[in-house]
Amino acid sequence: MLKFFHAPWSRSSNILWLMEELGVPYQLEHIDIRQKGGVPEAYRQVQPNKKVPAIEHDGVVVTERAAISIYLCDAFPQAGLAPKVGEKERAAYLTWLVYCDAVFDPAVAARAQGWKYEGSSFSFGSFEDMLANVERRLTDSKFVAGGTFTAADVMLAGNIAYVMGQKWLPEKPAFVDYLARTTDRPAAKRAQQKDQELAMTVPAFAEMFAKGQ
Ligand SMILES: N[C@@H](CCC(=O)N[C@@H](CS)C(=O)NCC(=O)O)C(=O)O
Repeated sequence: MLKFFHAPWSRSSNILWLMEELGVPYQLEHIDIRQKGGVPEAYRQVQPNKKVPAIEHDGVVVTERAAISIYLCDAFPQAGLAPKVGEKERAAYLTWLVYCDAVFDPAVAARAQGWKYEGSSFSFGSFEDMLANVERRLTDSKFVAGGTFTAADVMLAGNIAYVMGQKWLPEKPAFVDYLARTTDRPAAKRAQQKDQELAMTVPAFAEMFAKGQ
């Protein structure tokens, strides 16, 4: 039994895409992170910081997107979304999967918040270094771990699509081309559709749309 704790249009949406790529049955548990009063305390028993995503698989809980991705791809190897232990491409796969949350996400968030800081002051370094690294990689490599689509692409493409849409990341040709070759997949489209439908049930979004925002 695979349970997926999710909120639409959030960081958890990357894991929804991954779920669809895996092609295994799962039960989606909607956590309304935008509800008045915040996420209920009871959810802390699943995710100590009350954040989505989280999964529960055969009685064990996994949190953090990178860990969830690694866990699920190893638990369901038939999906072919991760190089196996001992395969050379596994190094780049793990590096980029973790980079998405450890470097890309906080560097973009710091930029979006207008922070001014020295790259050496934070583990994620400067926005400019991150940008150059990602651009170089996506120029040199078809997919981020090499020649094959992996769960690291789900994370990176999901992140790039969202932050480029918010104008927090420049529309570099390398990013636009990468999104074209990663997001045009049936699983990505199914995930988008499901997320959209779920988002339409969230009172905070209904209010936002009613105000025309
Ligand atoms: N490091 C976490 C971050 C997850 C995260 O930031 N989730 C946000 C949604 S975008 C959340 O659940 N926010 C709800 C809250 O903080 O109350 C991961 O990658 O899994």
